[in-house]
Amino acid sequence: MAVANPPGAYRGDVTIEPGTPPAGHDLSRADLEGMFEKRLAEAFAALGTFNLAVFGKTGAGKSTLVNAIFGRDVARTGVGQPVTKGLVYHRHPDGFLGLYDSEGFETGTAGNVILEGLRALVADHGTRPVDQRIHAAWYLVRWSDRRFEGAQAEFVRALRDLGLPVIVVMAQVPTRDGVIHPDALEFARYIEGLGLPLAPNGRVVHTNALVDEFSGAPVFGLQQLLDATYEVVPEVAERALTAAQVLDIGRKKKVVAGIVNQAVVIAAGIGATPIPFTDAALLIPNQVTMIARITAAYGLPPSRSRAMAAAGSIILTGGATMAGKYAVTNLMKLVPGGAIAGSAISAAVAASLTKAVGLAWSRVCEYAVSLPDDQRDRFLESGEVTQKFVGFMKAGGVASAFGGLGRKGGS
Ligand SMILES: Nc1nc2c(ncn2[C@@H]2O[C@H](COP(=O)(O)OP(=O)(O)OP(=O)(O)O)[C@@H](O)[C@H]2O)c(=O)[nH]1
Ligand SMILES: [Mg+2]
Repeated sequence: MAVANPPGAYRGDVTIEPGTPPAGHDLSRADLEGMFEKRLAEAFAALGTFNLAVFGKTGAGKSTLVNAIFGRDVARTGVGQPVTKGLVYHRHPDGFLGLYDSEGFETGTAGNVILEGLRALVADHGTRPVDQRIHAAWYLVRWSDRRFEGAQAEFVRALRDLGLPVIVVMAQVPTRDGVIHPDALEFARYIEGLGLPLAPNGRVVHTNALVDEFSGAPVFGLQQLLDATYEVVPEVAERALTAAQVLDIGRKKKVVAGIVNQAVVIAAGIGATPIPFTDAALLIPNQVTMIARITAAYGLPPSRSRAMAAAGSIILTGGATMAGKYAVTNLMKLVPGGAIAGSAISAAVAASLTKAVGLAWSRVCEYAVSLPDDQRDRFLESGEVTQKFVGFMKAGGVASAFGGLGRKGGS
């Protein structure tokens, strides 16, 4: 393919990212911040919403369980909207989690009222965009009730008839040395024997969402409940679920690895024609998109996206006030052994740099999600984001990505 491209133009079938500066031009910090904000908004919007309905008698532990898996009291922090009698829809302010909470729900008449409301709610399910549907239902039974009434069984059946996958959860179950209380097991076996349509595999899921201070019974079963939920969730809501839950960081990391790899492939394509340093800004839009998508995948709050856009811009400009062309050389200097020899950025260098940026930003996000809400918000709005990012770049773990590249300095 000996087609003569103008300097800085792409070759091959590489997608030209919108916002890519013309050859020989830099991006100003303001351009970059604007680009970040736009891409962050797009990335958050692309997540969609995971909608969960939670049922069970008052005191069964619905709110506690939701808290344990989503790390926040959605019912308290979310904007509540009465959907129907006994059923409140809470949309978490972050957007990617919606919760139908049946507060103070009892079976019998009240249950029928809720079902009527639900029926109306899901009647047009098929015609609604899939991200506006209810994607899963948890039906909680407190183990110590030791009683599962006919009306409860009917309710579970009715939910299934409405097309909702219902996971029956045995809640507040005590264990000792990893052994589930025999009465809870027996109770679960009884329910499993009723021939109800229990998602995903006909089994009841045992959980305990809080340590029992008196007996010392530990938290358990949350991962199993989350896994069961993943099994029933339609693909379209999976990303939102992954962003919203705070229990399984591994799932977030897996999605992020995919995002980074995709960006690396694009970067290699951009660098397939070695990029003169004056055109280094060509690499930036792809990296901005990558950073935005990583941020959303971790489920960091969109309300902080302005602060994150500022941090991202500082990072990609290498701390300089502007000039994409300095960014790459500055960024490369952060990476052990990463200073570039020669006069142009090759495909391998473009790929490695993008990978290093992606991995370092992922570690910043991982750190942020590990913090309690208020500390996390403070962190995201502080200069510490940039410091941490630079620290992670320097610490490498990504240095191996530079092995065998045209560069000067030790390896
Ligand atoms: N040990 C232990 N206690 C729990 C667990 N879940 C809930 N509790 C306790 O049980 C009580 C009721 O829990 P909630 O989560 O408020 O119950 P709920 O189902 O949301 O109740 P309503 O909102 O009234 O419908 C609280 O005092 C919790 O601390 C659990 O898994 N283990
Ligand atoms: Mg509650």
